[in-house]
Amino acid sequence: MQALKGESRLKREFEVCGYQIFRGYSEVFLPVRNRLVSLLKMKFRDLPLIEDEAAFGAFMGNVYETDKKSVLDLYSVFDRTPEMMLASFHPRIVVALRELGLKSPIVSSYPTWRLDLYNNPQRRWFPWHQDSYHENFSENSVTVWIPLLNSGPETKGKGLVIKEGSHRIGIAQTGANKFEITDPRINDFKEVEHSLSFGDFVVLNSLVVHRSGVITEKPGMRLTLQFRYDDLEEPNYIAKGWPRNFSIVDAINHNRFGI
Ligand SMILES: O=C(O)CCC(=O)C(=O)O
Ligand SMILES: [Fe+2]
Repeated sequence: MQALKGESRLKREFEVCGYQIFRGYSEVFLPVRNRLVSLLKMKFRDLPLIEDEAAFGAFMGNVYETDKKSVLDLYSVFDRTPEMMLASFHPRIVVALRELGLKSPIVSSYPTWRLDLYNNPQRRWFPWHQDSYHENFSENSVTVWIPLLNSGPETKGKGLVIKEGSHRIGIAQTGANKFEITDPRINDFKEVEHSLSFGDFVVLNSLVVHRSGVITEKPGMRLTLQFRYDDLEEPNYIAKGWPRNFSIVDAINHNRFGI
């Protein structure tokens, strides 16, 4: 009975705020983080320990300036590792998604990751947007945002900034690039930037408005995963013609590293 009560509280909060935070999942994400470190070590000798966040951030900032191509190569390879795939359907993640109302989760685009650094160009940062831009097949589609290092306003790597409750406005008006929100209604919603440790993650309703926390200070670095899901059993998804292939829109012209 106790568990059922807890589940419905999480779902209620999710419905009100448009997002929910889960904590204590490092066992799920440790294999992914270890794989990333081993790939980085294969590519870049003298890689500092990931636990030494300042040295690691400074090192990756330097790599970004001197060897962007290698970082880009790594982007696609890491996406396709077994650890990424396994984490995206780890039983504990599926349980969390079910608690929020996704009956039969399916990955709606490939699991992927971001490396954000203090010396990235301005256009690298995502402005206020809704993830329904990428896809919106089932009404209850979500994005899971996972920091592989501690993140939040008090860290140099910053975090994810969310307009709490903004999913209730539905699809927001956007500007010329169809991604950046220009809708003045979003001004009515409180801006929150939560502190998340490694092992925590946030599930976002695909309509909740959010943006990148901009990193300004050396050696700030944010290392995150993004998993996106639809629900095969959601009635509107079926009405849209499932099973059928849908195309996924990558934000900002596949220009994932701002070069
Ligand atoms: O991590 C970020 O800076 C923003 C990521 C984001 O909003 C997304 O991938 O949809
Ligand atoms: Fe997003």
